[in-house]
Amino acid sequence: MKHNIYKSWAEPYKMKMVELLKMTNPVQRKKAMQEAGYNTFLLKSEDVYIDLLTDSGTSAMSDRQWAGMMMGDEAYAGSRNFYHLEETVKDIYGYKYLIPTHQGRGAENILSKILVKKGDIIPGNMYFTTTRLHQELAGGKFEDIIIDEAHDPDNEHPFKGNVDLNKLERLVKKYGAKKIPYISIATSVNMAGGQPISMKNLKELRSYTNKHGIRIIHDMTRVAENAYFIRQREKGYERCSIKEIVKEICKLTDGATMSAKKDALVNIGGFLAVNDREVFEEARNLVVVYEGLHTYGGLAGRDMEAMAIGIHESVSNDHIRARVGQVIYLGEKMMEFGIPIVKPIGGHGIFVDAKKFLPHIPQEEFPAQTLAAEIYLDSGVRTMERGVVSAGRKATGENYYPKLELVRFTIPRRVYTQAHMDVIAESAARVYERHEQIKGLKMIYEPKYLRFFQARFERLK
Ligand code: PM9
Repeated sequence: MKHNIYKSWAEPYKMKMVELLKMTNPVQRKKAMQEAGYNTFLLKSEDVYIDLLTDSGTSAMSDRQWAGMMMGDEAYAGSRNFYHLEETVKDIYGYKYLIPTHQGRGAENILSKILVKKGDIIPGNMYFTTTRLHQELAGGKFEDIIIDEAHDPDNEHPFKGNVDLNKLERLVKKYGAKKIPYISIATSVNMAGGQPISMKNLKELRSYTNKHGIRIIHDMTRVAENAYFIRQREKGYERCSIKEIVKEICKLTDGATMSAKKDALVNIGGFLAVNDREVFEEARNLVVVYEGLHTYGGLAGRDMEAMAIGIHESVSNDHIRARVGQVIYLGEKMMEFGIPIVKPIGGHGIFVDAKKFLPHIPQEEFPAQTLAAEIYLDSGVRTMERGVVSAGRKATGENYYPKLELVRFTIPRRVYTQAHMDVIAESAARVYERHEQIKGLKMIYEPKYLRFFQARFERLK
């Protein structure tokens, strides 16, 4: 391939305000990690130097979004910011009806309560923690129908978020289409490493589900990043704008849950959006039970205004190129150091393969949890486990043992600089140099739901 020397990207913004960071020393970090039970979720953020725990709610808002915050209409009912958000969702995503929620899982809860009945099967392109839990709490069972390549960190398939239609066909034959209330389709599949689904695959899925009368519900948390990869990799989309691609993706689905804390560049917020009037009526009824009135859904007026503006910014070609460009910069740097990462590089972070990084630690001793703790101890960089701890337990009580045992270095949007990326890669390289001396962990406290948030561990001797 011809090497492109003009591939540099730069942020389409400049800084107007900065947040000072606290630098820590090894003694402070050791104490903080022990107090946190070797769980990066339990660290105090003031003990963190570079925070790559998540890209959720951690974006820097623009001056326009902050100006929008000042235009918050904090009326209990009928806030003008709700109508702005509703108009934006229709305009950018094309869904007909909007129910705002406090964040993504609020929408997942309402949707699962409406569509999922006991004994139902929900096929999807890899599980997500909160999404699957709400499906299960409503009595359903999630079935993974992502292509096999997605479970292999080294496979360079350009669309590892794709659905294997044969896997879906087998489920339809086994259970019948009536038992499948919807297919749960994520764009930029988080647990696979931020991997995109192709438009071609989505179209094939649409025509299959049309034949069987099955809905597609879209987890659109990172839809713009998925659109970027379609533009880069899928024939026929090179000249389309991100905005056009996003609209086309949404058009192929019947409704969506959104954690606006990611793509939409806000610190809090989410929504459920549907095209079906009956589902909307039910959701509008349920939202008042769990979130708040249907014109605010647990959000302040100012939050809805910031979200409406953030959605417009999120589909700008320049924004998304710099956002993904920064992630790719970090990934390439890590690969130069020989660090095993999930390939191709995804949209929202670098996923380090902990099984390869710490091959002497069995999955029962939590290699990814261990590695996340070690990275923090080295440099104060906070990352997140995405492996056996996140996967949790089946209804039978057995542990899920996912093939992917990963540490996610998640990049907040518009927050860190290229120099921060260098520091992060160097820290991972330093830990890699001494990987053989690292010992695994034992879980000493396990919460019932979403254990990765609050579990505690001890270092094995
Ligand atoms: N994702 C993340 O760090 C935040 C919490 S970790 C469980 O990746 C998808 C694809 C997500 C997601 C949250 C949610 C839930 C739904 N779908 O956190 O409730 O990545 O806004 O969204 C997190 P909320």
